[in-house]
Amino acid sequence: MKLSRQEIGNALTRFPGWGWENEALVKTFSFSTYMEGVQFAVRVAEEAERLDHHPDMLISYRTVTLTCTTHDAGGVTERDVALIERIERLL
Ligand code: HBI
Repeated sequence: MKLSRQEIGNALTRFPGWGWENEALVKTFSFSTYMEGVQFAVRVAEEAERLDHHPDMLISYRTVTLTCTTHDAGGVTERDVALIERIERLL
């Protein structure tokens, strides 16, 4: 079930750098090299497979932008919050 604006706001206080745009949780991560960003993206992909929940990923030179939304619900759900929690633990 989609989270309310307030539930999303509350959840995001725990995750610095994450914002809420267009029904999705979004964060851009910066790395020293292109390959570091690619390797991070692969680890995110492995975690996404474990959770069966998959972020959009944009690799742009040394930055990786992750966009987490629940397609089935048309917005942000607890599954997205669980995903960003795992992603933050990868760093
Ligand atoms: N990933 N982001 C995202 N949103 C979904 O709705 C979603 C997913 N990965 C797998 C998935 N749904 C499946 O569980 C369902 O489509 C069956």
